[in-house]
Amino acid sequence: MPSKFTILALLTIACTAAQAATPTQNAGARHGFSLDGEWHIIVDPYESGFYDYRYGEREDGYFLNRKAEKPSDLVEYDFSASPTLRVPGDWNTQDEKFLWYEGTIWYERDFDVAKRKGKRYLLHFGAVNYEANVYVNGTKVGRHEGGFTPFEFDVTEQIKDTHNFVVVKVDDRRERDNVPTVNTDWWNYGGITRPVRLLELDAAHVADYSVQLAPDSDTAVAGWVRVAGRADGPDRARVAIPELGIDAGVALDAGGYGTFRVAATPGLWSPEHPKLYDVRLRYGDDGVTDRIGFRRIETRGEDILLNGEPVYLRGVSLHEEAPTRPGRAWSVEDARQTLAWAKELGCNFVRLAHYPHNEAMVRMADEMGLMVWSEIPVYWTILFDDDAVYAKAGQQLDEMIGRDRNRAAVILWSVANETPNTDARFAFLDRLVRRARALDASRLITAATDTQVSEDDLRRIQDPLAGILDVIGVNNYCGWYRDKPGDCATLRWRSDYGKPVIVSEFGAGALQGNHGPADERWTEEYQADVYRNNLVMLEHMSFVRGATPWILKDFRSPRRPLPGIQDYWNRKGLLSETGVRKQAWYVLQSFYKEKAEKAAAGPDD
Ligand code: GCB
Repeated sequence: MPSKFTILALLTIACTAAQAATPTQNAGARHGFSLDGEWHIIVDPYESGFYDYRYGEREDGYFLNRKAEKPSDLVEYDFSASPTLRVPGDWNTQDEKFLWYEGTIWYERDFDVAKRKGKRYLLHFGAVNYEANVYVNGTKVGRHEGGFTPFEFDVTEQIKDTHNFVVVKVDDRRERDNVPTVNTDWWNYGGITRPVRLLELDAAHVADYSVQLAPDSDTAVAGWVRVAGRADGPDRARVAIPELGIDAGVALDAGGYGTFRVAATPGLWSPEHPKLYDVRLRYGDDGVTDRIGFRRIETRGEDILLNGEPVYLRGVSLHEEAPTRPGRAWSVEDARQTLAWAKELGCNFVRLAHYPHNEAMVRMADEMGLMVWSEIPVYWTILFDDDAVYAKAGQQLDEMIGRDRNRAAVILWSVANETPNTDARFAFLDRLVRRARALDASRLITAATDTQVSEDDLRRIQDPLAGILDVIGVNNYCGWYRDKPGDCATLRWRSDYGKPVIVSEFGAGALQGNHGPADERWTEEYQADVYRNNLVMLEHMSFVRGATPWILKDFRSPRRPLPGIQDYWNRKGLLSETGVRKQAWYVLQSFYKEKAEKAAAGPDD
């Protein structure tokens, strides 16, 4: 029999779940207040602030933010006297004692806000890894799972003018039925890893929108607007693109949703010409401005066409690690530095592995002219036969697409990486692929596969998943996990799918500064040799239209303990963890330079 408290708790969760709608589009540009900065924290490995000694949920948990008021009071915690951590930021790299910590940390901060009548207040998180339980002034406002996508809760009813406090219970324990699951090859950075804002919006406001080149014409811009809280307000929103002379009304239905299509001939976005337009969306007195590029991405046989022209994707894979300091990246500066490296390498494309990276990164790619592959952490051995796991993956897919649907840079949604070839996996990914297409028909769907059939020195791409993708990603570590580097140049590949293939991973580990003969593992020479031979291999794969070698920079991983070499870093970077170039960098750079020169010179025949 559930206790009174359980029933209350269930009611609260049911109510708050309803508030957790799709997060506000372009939250960073909305009116509001940043809650970034120092937050008080309590480390709570036993979750004592959440469960009582009978392991029941506490009604007086740490979320009440209490303090002993008189000498006789018993309160065994005190946020205001506790240490602080920076938000945004992972906890692992802010204090040595948290490097390996996985579990619960409670975050707390105070804030004042001169509450204005008629406004809605939305508490928006860029991302929290992995589970967030959020409380405002002692009331639970919601819960979110998934470490790399935004979420928000309406806190209008909970906040007052002064002495507000928000408490977030962050738990980054790895679980078998999470997405990702327990085993990955990256660091499980915990914490409030991306910016937090309190948005202050009109009760009726532009909540979400999509603005793109029309699906069937280069001389029209089309999309939709969703207004929240329309009620009996005006039945029109407006979309304006001043540089194109557009200022059009958008008829809204009773739910606040409306589509539009207007004649326009925008200059098309491409890596060589990353043209973005100011786009203004308005409803009543509320408005938001975005910077949006227009381009078309499609496939024709084995070709990828950008704006109708075949394109070769000169890419590199990236983890979301900060370029010049340890830990998770999150800022505009992090994005600029990382993508400047990719540009210097000769890239026109990046694979943001293996989870959605922060929004600054995708926006910077828009500005700098880099096409993007964006991925959800359906990685390796998640539980494909569990419906609850599908729901988690589906939610992350929705949130990724929801956040970045207006970014011209994003050309590929990836639904998975190196998943085992089983029926359950196929059924799961088939559902995800269909879901992605239903959400966004304007982009290509991909996944990184690693199931191939070997016949002597022939390798055949064979994976039922490849049959339902637009572009096939192939991960293959020729010269590292299998074969000798010299074998790669003579290895031949076959694909019967008649679709474009991207070699989404190849590479080798090298400790920067470690030199020796080319057949000695971990030397820069070995890594460079693997690159030289794989690049020859790539040129023999007639159906390959791009590559994202693994990886731009060394990154932290608990799977990599070899002392003196790895020390818990995956050493497959072309750059060391501090950004020093290894020999392989120059090998790839000259390959890309040649590719770019050839592309600029036009087709051979
Ligand atoms: C892979 C994975 C990637 C790993 C990489 C490696 O195939 O997709 O996440 O980090 O190999 O270094 O082994």
